Amino acid sequence: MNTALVIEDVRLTPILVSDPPLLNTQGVHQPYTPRLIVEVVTRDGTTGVGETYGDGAYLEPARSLAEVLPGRAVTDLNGLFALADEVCEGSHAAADDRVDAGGLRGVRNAGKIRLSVVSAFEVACLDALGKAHGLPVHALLGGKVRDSVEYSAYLFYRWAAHPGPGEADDWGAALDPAGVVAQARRFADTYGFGSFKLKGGVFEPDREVAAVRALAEAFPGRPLRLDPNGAWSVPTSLYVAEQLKDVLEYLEDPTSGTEGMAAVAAGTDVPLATNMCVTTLAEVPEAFDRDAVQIVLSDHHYWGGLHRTRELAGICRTFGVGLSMHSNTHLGISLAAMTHVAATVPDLAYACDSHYPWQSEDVITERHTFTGGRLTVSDAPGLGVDLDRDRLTALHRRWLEDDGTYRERDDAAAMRRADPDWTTPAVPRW
Ligand code: GKR
Ligand code: MG
Repeated sequence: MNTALVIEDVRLTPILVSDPPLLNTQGVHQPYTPRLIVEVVTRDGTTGVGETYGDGAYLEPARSLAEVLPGRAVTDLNGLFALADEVCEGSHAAADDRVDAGGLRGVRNAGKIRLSVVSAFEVACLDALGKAHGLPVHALLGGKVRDSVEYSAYLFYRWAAHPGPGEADDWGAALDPAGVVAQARRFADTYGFGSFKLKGGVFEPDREVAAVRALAEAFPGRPLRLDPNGAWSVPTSLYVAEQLKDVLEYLEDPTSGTEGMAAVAAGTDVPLATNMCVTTLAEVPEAFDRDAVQIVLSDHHYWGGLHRTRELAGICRTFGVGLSMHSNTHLGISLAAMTHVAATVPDLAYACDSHYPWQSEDVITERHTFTGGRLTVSDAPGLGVDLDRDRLTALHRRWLEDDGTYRERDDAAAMRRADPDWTTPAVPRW
């Protein structure tokens, strides 16, 4: 083993990142959201970085894994999974087998949480390995097949500001078709995005249909998507599909569960995409067998990193299912990782999602810039990003000083600050 590539130290830094008041079917984003930054330092002093969810359920297995990693090589990526299974067994997350607290990301079980944790270590190892050899991460994944990756504008219904004191950003509210179109216009003008996804499940379906129709009028011929995170019944999903069939590129998770998705898919020609009903390998066979989804929105956090994302791409290709990428609130490290892996997947036929433009804070020195709706794939060693230590320290201090209010993502709790009677809606909501 090349001893220079042996891990000497692992640093975990939980942080709180500011987040705007973006609405979804469960509630609204809190003013701060937790993320975890992982650094692996090799014997020759090379540091690789990764990023993942930062809620408590992720921190515990991350700490267990960080403890046992020193002494292993950054090249031993397959070994990471076995190690994680071994050391995370019996942790708090192992007992957790239920739908995600936010209800927005599908099943949440110990295995999926563990993979989301491992993903950050895998990315950090790849970053370190790439830096040590002067190779970009995409080269370690087999090489890029494109020089830039297309992203879509991720539109949200939103308030102008979070309830209570605090500063508002300059986006203003978007609560009706005109507000959604204005938001889309700014995304298109600033970043050049050519396709648009609206996070739905917030208002009555007809109101959201009107917003998508307004987008279609404002941006004729552009790919449009609507994602209510499983908030609709099968008949409502079919109704919306019928209303929007001439303008939708795809409908994303209109209803919850494979059975419902299969029923919707059987009743419409509008393709269905998901980041909720196929988020683990165990969910693949039934969903593909029943033709419940036509596009899987992969997320390298869920699937255990960049190599596993490529494995998923191979499975999708085999079954003639499309692949694109899901996004949750994330920073520049994860966006770099997404871009590297997306650059290596030959048949990526859809613009990927990214929340990134909503994040005004970051932990890297140079923020990514979308041009023409695309990100250039970096050829610099590793991920091609550098940690901004001062920012990292400041965001970690915020996490340390938090009294626990924001250390767990809780969109329903955030909504209750505006509407004390709010309870997480049962699905189907409509
Ligand atoms: O951040 O409100 C949100 C999104 O709804 C997110 O949690 C989802 O996981 O963006 C995601 C999606 O496409 O479903
Ligand atoms: Mg989605």
